[in-house]
Amino acid sequence: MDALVELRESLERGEHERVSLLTRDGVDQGMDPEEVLSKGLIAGMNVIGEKYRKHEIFLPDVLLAAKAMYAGMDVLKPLFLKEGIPTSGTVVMGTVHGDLHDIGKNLVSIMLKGAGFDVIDLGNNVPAEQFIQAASKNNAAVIGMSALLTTTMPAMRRVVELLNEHGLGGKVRTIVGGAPVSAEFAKEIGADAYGYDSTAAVARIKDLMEK
Ligand code: B1M
Repeated sequence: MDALVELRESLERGEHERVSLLTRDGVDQGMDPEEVLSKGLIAGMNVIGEKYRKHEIFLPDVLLAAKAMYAGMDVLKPLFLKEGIPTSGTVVMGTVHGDLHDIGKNLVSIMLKGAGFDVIDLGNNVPAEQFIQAASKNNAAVIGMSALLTTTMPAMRRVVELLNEHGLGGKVRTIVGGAPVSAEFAKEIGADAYGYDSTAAVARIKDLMEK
């Protein structure tokens, strides 16, 4: 069986130890880590999301898959982090209030660190005020927000509003992302950028730093 298919299916079954092993095997055999991530791990999470939506699997299955996803990410993480790159600026990252999904946000943080950014990762379920405080305290150039639930997307708008209320709009830039978020939504709430995935997030943040 194709190694990436085997990895994807192992993640779908929530086999975290095997996912760790298969991810390690993949990179040891010279596979591109980005490909292992997108065609193995992320592809598996997408299948899980679809099966969950159709009620073919239940929340404990999703949790097991998430644990397996993290096991694979732990193997890949050092490969995305390069030493000695001069700092490109500070980004405050977090999943917005009410939302516990943090896999995508963590991936974006890893890729940003790999691209030389200092990342202040506030975790998940982050209140709007905390984003603003962290950005002010750390002199951050950008706030990055992630949301995976349609019900938590409005929390992104609140952060943008609060930033303006503090007179920081335009000084601290904002970027939003996550499965239900779109470029149109980013525009609607006054965010400065939208990132479709972690690669796009890094590119858009570099653009914001140059403006
Ligand atoms: Co939840 N969940 N979940 N879940 N979960 C979704 C999001 C859902 C779409 C599943 C479904 O129904 N098909 C659905 C949301 C429906 C909706 O809102 N329309 C859903 C639901 C309903 C729920 C609960 C409400 C279930 C319940 O309790 N009944 C609950 C909510 C809890 C809460 O947050 N308050 C819940 C809980 C969970 C778990 C805890 C079990 C687990 C999360 C574990 C964790 O994160 N530590 C979980 C998971 C794993 C998922 C799915 C299956 C996978 C999400 C994921 O990690 N994907 C998800 C289905 C799906 O999205 N297809 C689902 C892999 C990850 C790499 O992708 O996060 O999209 P993603 O990140 C991408 C891009 O979006 C982008 O880059 C990343 C890399 O490419 N990106 C950014 C993300 N953030 C970015 C920020 C940027 C730029 C790009 O700039 C700053």
